[in-house]
Amino acid sequence: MNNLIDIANQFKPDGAIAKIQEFGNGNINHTFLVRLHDSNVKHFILQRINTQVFRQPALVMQNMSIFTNHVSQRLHNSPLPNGKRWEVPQVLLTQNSQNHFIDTEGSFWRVIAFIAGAQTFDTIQDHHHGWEVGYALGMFHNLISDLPIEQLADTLPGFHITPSYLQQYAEVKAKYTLPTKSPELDYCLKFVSDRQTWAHVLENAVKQGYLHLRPIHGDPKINNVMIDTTTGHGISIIDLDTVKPGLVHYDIGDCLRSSCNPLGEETQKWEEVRFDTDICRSVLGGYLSVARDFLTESDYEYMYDGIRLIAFELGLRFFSDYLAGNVYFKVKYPEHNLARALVQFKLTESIESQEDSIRNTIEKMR
Ligand code: GN1
Ligand code: MG
Repeated sequence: MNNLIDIANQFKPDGAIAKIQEFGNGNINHTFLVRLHDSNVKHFILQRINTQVFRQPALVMQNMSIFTNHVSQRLHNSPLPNGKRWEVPQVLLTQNSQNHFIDTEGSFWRVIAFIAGAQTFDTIQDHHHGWEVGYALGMFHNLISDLPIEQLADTLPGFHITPSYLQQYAEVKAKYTLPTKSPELDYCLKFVSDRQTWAHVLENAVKQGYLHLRPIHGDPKINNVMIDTTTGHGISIIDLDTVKPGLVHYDIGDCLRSSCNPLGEETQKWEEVRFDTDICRSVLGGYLSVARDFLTESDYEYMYDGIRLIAFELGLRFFSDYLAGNVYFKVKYPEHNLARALVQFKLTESIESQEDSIRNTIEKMR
């Protein structure tokens, strides 16, 4: 990698660079926090895009700029009631007015303004927090509900199409020797095999015309939702790499699978993982407070499936990557993706065992 300070300096910082440190816990890109001396703006975010995953990073940047322009315009024309805060992550340009910089090794870098006075959490702190996380996703969807999907490129074909992950899983199983037998491995193999047919549920609903593609975030997990440190309100959703056409169900499912797991997705205590339906109620309450206008009857019908499916799908993605030798998600140790898969499968199991209660909650709140 080229010198980080040289790279950061390409983006015209307002002051001298004081420090650059690794930041956040993304599974795909490399993220750094850059601190500045003698500047009004104290920090910015520098990221190296994983181009093995995002094969056309320039299109990711194009989607981001279409998204930010649209939302900024919407907020300019109709500001949120009572001056409520909403932040749109801003891309900062290089000295040559480009939205990215390619270093001598071919790495793709970009810079995003730091959103001050706000923080993210890996788990839900209380019901108020749960409500605000849901509100933030609802506001995010609301602000892009009138952005035509034709304007957004498909930057990650197959993303959240569960049947295509099943196909990759079959290919991986055929290509690699399975690790030594263990109860955990058997559990995962059986877990996936028992859900092969059901996993087509959302894609079938699209084919049958019940659900339609819309602009989505793609990765609205709890720690991408920014909470104002003073007011406690949800004020932004960051990490816009996967903004593209999709189903709002993927987003609702991802937000809920990450929020309603009080042990968090990196826990080692996978056997204790459960889906908390009280948190689910709070998050959905916040979501629906700003999302009712653009949801259809069918959207509600498939909401439960979306929650179950995204937990299952993420488990499947982690498990396949474990079998393939950890080529997609960053890992800290060789069985990391297996541990993550177990967490998501346990969570799916807990969602399945509470199906009636979750469906009732959705029914009552719609
Ligand atoms: C990845 O890198 P990060 O943490 O923003 C992944 C998401 C997963 C998430 C699980 C492009 O996101 O789909 O839900 O890990 N992003 C991509 O934590 O695959
Ligand atoms: Mg992400």
